[in-house]
Amino acid sequence: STESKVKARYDVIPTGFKEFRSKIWGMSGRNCEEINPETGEILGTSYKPLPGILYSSSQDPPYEQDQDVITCMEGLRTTYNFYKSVFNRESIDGNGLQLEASIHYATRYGNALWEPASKQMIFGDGDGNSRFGRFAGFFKPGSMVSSLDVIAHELTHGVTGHTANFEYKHQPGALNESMSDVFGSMVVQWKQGQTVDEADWLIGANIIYPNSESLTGRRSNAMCLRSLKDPSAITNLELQPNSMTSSRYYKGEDDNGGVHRNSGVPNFAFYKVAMALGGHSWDRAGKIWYETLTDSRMHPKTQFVEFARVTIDQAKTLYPDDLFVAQVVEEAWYDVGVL
Ligand code: ASN
Ligand code: ZN
Repeated sequence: STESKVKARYDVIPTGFKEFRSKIWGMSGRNCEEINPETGEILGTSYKPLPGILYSSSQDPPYEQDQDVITCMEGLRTTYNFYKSVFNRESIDGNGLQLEASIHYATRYGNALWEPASKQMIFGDGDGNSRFGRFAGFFKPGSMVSSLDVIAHELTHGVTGHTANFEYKHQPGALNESMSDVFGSMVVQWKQGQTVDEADWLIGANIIYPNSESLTGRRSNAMCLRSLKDPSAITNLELQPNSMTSSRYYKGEDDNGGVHRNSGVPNFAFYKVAMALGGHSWDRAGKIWYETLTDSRMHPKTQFVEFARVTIDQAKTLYPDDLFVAQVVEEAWYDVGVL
């Protein structure tokens, strides 16, 4: 009978292993912010409660009516599988937390978020034709592309919240952002089986329309939000420093003290470590970064220097017979001006 088959299936799941569980909700028609499409101005906030209407759960048959549900579910599943098989981490809290996402959030909403209070993700649709595409799953005309990097970025905010818990401002905030970019890029590389040389190291290349005009009329030829390979490239949306000595290192208070800019420094350090070690980024560089993120010495106010020192320490602990690894890590932080 079906019942005994189901039971048999669960019997073989090892103790402590939780299956991938996820729910996708839709906010369509339940706009949270009314935005003037001409100017981008927020006209009013008639907040409707999150998460919205249930579209699909991972236990259900695949949902065919909305392609974004399928893409988003795939993105959540891939990120879950990455953390599980590479780091043996059971979902973002390490304990099988159900992954929840609300898609089609608000109107022409050009962002994606992790909501710490309700432990869920939010994905906007962008303006759909001039600046940003859909954050949960975007289809450039003709070819299907995904926003797995964006999905993995948001989920990693959840992992950070459950581990180091870097507060979201100034240097700890930039570390928080960097964790999301580093693991976001790593998830894409892992999914595609790419070596460090094959990877594009870009975040958000598939949700951005190049040569486009923003809602507020600002022109941008950005090809991506950020690049770990070249944080200061002029085609990035974020003007990032790639070193502490760069004039782009931001000391103001905008964006919680420049969390999306100054993340360029630790992003570039990771990129340098991964390139120097070669092969797959998640094998050694990724392991060092993961062990650091989950190290008990991390705390909400961790500064770049403290983070850097623990990566070196972790490199020695993980690769005691190959001190070249720790040396590479130390050099990378030195090169970006942190040490
Ligand atoms: N997409 C942005 C991020 O995840 C949203 C934010 O500013 N928190 O970093
Ligand atoms: Zn982020």
